[in-house]
Amino acid sequence: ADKTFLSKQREVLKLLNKVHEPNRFKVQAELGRSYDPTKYLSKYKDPLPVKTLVKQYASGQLLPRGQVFTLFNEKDRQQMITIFESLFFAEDWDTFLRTACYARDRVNEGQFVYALSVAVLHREDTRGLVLPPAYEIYPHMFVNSEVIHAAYKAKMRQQPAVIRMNFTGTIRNPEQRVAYLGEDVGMNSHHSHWHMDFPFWWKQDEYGVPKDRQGELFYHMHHQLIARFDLERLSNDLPFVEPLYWEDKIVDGFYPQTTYRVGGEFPSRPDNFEFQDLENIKVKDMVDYTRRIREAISQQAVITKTGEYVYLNDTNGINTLGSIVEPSYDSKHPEYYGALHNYGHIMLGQITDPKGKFNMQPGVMEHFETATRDPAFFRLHKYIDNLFKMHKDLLPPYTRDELNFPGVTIEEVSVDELTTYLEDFDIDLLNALDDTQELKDVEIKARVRRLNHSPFTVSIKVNSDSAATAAVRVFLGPKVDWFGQEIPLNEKRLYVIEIDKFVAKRKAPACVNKGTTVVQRKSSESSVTIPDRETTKDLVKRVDDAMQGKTTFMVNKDVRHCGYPDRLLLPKGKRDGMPFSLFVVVTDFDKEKVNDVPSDYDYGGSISYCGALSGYKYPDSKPMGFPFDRQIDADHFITSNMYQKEVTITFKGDE
Ligand code: CUO
Repeated sequence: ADKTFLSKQREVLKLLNKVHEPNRFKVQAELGRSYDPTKYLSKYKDPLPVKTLVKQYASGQLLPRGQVFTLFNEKDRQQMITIFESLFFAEDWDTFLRTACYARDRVNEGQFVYALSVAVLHREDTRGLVLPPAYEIYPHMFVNSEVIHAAYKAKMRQQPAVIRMNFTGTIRNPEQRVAYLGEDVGMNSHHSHWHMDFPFWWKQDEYGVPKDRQGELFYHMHHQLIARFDLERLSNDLPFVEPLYWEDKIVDGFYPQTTYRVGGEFPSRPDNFEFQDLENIKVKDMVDYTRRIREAISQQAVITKTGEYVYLNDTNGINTLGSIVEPSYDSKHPEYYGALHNYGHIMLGQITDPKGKFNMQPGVMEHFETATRDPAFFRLHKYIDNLFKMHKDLLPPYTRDELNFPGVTIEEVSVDELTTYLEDFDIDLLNALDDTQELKDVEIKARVRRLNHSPFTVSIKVNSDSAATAAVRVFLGPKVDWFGQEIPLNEKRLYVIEIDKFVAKRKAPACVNKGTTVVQRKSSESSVTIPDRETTKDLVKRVDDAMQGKTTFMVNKDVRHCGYPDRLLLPKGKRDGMPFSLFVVVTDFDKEKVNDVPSDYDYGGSISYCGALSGYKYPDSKPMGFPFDRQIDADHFITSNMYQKEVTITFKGDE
């Protein structure tokens, strides 16, 4: 990498380091102190946001430092957007850096980290910069109170420490059996990162960075999260998760036992609590929004602000519907359809202090970093997902023509033994602890248990009449339900998870030639997942070494920050082995390809549910989740370009 890139990388790491301490780095602090953005307005594509920011700061209107920022609070979000836009609209790197330094020591830390991260992910001149893992920037959001207390003690004593973190709750709570998923730091990072790549507040037109099929991705990514949760439940003898409903009791309570950096504990919810009217959102509103959305689905048309109809009876329908339900910025009619999903997060987050009488902090549901810790997260999303299912069920099942790939047959699929196990993982807590003059940093880590699996390869033997570029989709679904009954295909499809999705190109190593080809794909190559993010410490060292010319710093302009953790690619399975159904589907990529880019370019994104980055279009035109997203007539489903087989996942226990 050139020096410019390296210094950018270094600056960004400094900006995100211990944001709670102003003036941490002298040069940056000085840059921020002396910078007056109003003198450089011509340096911003749109000067209004930065002007507003300066004004709001001067008049003390901004969310104070130290307070909890949640994206779900309208006012706090609008301020964050002003900060983001000030950064995003800076014409050049220097202006960007000055603006960031200016903001770093003045605005709320949470707003700053979020705005800066999203800006880095979307600016042209920051492409390829690596962001530290979310659990290192904000450890409080990822580890529980006990760990934080112990970490403080260790720091007071100036002793390095590794603190064991247990999952929240006791074995008397059956939901505890799947806490390893909901509390997995990698899974929470994935979820929060996905929402940074696809912010619901993103103004596509104003920012000039389109988010292709954002509404559909919202559906697909969350559908996959729930399906994966369901497979973990099944692995632990729990039934599939049930949707919640606004007028019903929420049977399972939740005690997060997690603390904010300042301002105390995350609020808890006892068992059998009911939804409460908030000051600005009433239970009845939620019922009304649901009714209108259901109406739109059954009529297969939504009504827009200007009174026109947008039809839902084609493959674009899900995108329109997703935007309405989340809702994203391009919802066709936010007043009429409301903000069903976002309000759901708020309703759950504020359920124990609905009128704000006790000044309780936002709940775990009000941050994407912590939401999946609460089992109610999956219940809310199952509820949302059922609306999407209702829509998909009204579309005709795929025809043989749509499913088939003429001339191509999968002759056989083989896969290594599938095994899973639990392992330890250490999280650096450096950023969680305040620095003081007297107490130097010592190495303090939290040790968590997490699921992993042995590497495996899927080998697909394909026979083809002619050479072809094939899109290969690999899925895993449950075989039997909680009662041990075989699940019919049309129901099984709802719990099918994506294991991989890739393009087998004409050229080696992965290809479909005339005659027989064996396409091999390793679990580590899956486009659904990413490996552990590089730690801040390693990243800093790598940058420093490269600066001194000791090593070279490889720049990947398409660095993928989004992806499900590779360790969690397979569900846990059972000690005695648990049967699953593996599906492989091969289709003609030439017919579904969207972008014309060099064939080895992966669009800076996963072609799975993280979508394409850098403003590219989503790489294929098939509906996401194809072919399991629609009703299946089991007798006519498996065409010769598909393959189904039973596989077993064995949980080997502790490492
Ligand atoms: Cu990701 Cu509800 O959208 O948590």
